[in-house]
Amino acid sequence: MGVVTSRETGVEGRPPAVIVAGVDHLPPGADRVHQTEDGASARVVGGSTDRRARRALVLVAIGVVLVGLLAAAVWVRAGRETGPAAQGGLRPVVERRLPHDPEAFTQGLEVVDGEVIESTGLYGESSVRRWDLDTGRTVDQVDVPQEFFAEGVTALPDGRLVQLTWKEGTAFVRNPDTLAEVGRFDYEGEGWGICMDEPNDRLVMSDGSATLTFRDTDTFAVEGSVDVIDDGGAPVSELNELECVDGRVWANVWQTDTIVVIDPVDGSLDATVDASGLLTEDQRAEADVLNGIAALPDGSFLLTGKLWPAAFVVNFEPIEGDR
Ligand SMILES: [Ca+2]
Repeated sequence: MGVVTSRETGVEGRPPAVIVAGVDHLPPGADRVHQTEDGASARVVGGSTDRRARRALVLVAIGVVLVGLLAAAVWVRAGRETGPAAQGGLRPVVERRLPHDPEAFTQGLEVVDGEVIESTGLYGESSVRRWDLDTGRTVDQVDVPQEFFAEGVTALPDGRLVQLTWKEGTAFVRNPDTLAEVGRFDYEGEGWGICMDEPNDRLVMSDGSATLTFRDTDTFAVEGSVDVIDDGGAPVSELNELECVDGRVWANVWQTDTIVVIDPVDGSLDATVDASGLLTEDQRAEADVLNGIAALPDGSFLLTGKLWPAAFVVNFEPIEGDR
């Protein structure tokens, strides 16, 4: 950096910008140019100025550390809150791990009479299957015609199963023992997730938007809907696989490790679940997204995802230090 001349004093010296970086390297008492607050330069002499400069350096260093700590705190919090904002944060505690078919593109998960009913998607690969909750072994499987992309599944009050399709506007009604088709419902729009809201005697259905639709359990007719919003008033879209539990709706948020707990009365969130970390890094590399939540009679939940090699029986606990 070359010698500059102060625009006010006309004194030759170092460029004003070197005051912090270079001042301590001058011999004590040496003349220097100091940049004042208004950007002008003034000639000052060392001694007490050196001490002030050192003090300023210490203050700058402390400031840099504090700003760094603040940035780190904001970054950590932002990383934890990649999903929608809600007051309660939960995380799963794994109680048991069991095998899951890594070829199963999970779109619906429900536990009925101690067995798992799973719907899998993709054209030409869709199915409905029943598997053993102890071993993970598939007991029954019925394939869906290849022109249908199967989606969520749940059990109607009379025990029959209802299985959605993505864009085909068809819901298959199935015998719960044989999984065979015994009827169909037609509907408009896309089908993603579905669950049976027993206290309110209605089906709850998602379509990938932030809106949940309520349907009659006999006719599948629309009875109403609610828009889901987070604590900041933002819509929570991409609602996918659902689970109705005690009047609340638990929903996987597509392409995230987040599950939201929805109050269907007003669409507000009771909590968000951070379900990241269930799979190992190697497993994640082969698997698709988290999708699949089913309540168990003892209050625990079964979680899995598309092409996941494992399913997990979990309980949820509050995230310490969360809001
Ligand atoms: Ca479910």
